[in-house]
This record gives sequence, structure tokens and C-alpha cells, in this order.
Amino acid sequence: MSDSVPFNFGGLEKKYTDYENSGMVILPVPFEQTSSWIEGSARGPESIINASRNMELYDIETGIEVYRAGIHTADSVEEDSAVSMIEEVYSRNLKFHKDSKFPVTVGGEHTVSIGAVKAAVEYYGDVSVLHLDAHSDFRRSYEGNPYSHACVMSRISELGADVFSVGIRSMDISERESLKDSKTVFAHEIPGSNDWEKRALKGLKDKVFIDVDLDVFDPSVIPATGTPEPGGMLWQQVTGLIKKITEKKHVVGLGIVELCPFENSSISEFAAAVLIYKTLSYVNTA
Ligand SMILES: [Mn+2]
Repeated sequence: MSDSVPFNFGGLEKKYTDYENSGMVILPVPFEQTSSWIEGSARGPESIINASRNMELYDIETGIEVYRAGIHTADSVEEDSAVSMIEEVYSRNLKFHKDSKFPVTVGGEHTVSIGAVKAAVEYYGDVSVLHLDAHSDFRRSYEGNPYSHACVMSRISELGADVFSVGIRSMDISERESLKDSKTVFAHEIPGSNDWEKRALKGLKDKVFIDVDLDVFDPSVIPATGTPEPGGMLWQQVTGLIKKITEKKHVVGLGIVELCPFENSSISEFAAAVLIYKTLSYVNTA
């Protein structure tokens, strides 16, 4: 990658990145405080933006160059405490909604999604969260911290958002009662069937915030996450579901979290960048 390629999401020329004229905004939130295993999610946003400068900007599937609708890369949210970070992510997202921009919040650990969902719920009212994750994240509290990445979905539920989880394959028995079978597709239910897609579509309200913990993917697709788990979803399973949801529902925001970049491989951050870009392509053609 030449240094002459601008450092923004997509490596775009200036005329496609001005806030005023952009239909989409990337909000980097390099927040990391409660990693329970592999550390490094604070480097996630920068590595995804860096990798995105190598993407082809034409999406074959949708036939569009979505960057032409403008993608603004916002200044990073730099807050040290979970409470102030969530508040800042919330107020920045709320402004993006009011300015009719489609917001993409890029973590950092999963906690950053709380502020993004809070803004979507406040602005749109009745919102479902499509929660793509290997982990249920429904602990009430973890190691004494209510803002640990392990309890994010408990906090999001408390905001009044309706949660539908897909790809779950790791949890503590204490979370079992918080996770309703009618609101969950477990990873082992996915291969060889498309019934799970219908269940997800049926289980979501019209307005949907898509919250992607990248460890929902099988580690063969995205290995560099904070808590990798075998037996995950494949690329086409995740993008196929997102495409259907953009066709049938009103997608109001996107969160991409928990990338922990490796020193010697860029495949994970590149996949995360393409996932963001492809979702934007779907949203703009729906
Ligand atoms: Mn997870």
C-alpha cells in the first residue's frame, strides 16, 4: 500500500469523505478495558481502516460503488472509562442519525456497541438488535464489572432493544435463562439448513441494528479476535443473512467489534473491512 493513499475508510479521495456530503460515517472507537483473554482490540479500528485502503471499491454482487454516496471517517472516540466512552459513542451516533447519515461504529471491545444501540433506540424507538456473536454475552455482571464485554447484551436489553442472537456457541450456564430459544440461532443449528434465516427474519422487528462481534465467524475466516471459538459461521452465511435483512427490514446502524489484529497477518482486518463495505453496499441498494 502506497503512503499516498489517504488514511480513511476505503482510502477515498477527499471529495468522497466530507461529512456534509457523506451518506455514511465510520466511527472508530479504540476502547479496550476488560479483555478476558487475547488483548489488542484497541488496535482494531486503525487496522481495519488501514486494511480497507486495499479494497476494490466496486461490489460485484450489488453492482455499485457505494463510496460514491460518501463515506466520512470520523475522529476516534478517545475515552478511558466505559461510562464516558458509551456516552460519547451515543451522542456521536445520535448526531449521525439526526443528520441522516448511516453510522458504522468500529471497536474496540464489544462494550462500544452499547452507545450505538442507545442512540438508535432513542432516535427510532422500536429497534431490534441482530446480535452476531460466538458468545451470548448475557452475564448480568462479570468480574464485578457491569460494563465487561461479557455482559454487553444484558446492558443492551436494558435499553429496551429487542435482541435476536445468531451464531452462539459458547456460554455459561448462568446465561441460559436470559437466552430464549425463540430469540436465538445456535451455531450448531446453521449448517445444512436455511430454516435459521427464516427464524431470524421472523424474530426481528422492522428496524434493525446489526451488531457484529467478529468472533461469530469461524476462525478459518477471521482468526484475529479476542476470544476465538471453533465451529463458527462462514463468510457467505453471514453476508447472506445481512443481505436478506437489508432487503426485508430497515437497517438503522452497524457495529463491528472485537478485532484483535495479529502482528504478521492482515486477513482478519481485511475481512472486517470488506464486511463493512459490503453491508453498506447492501443497505444502499435495498
Ligand atoms: Mn464474542
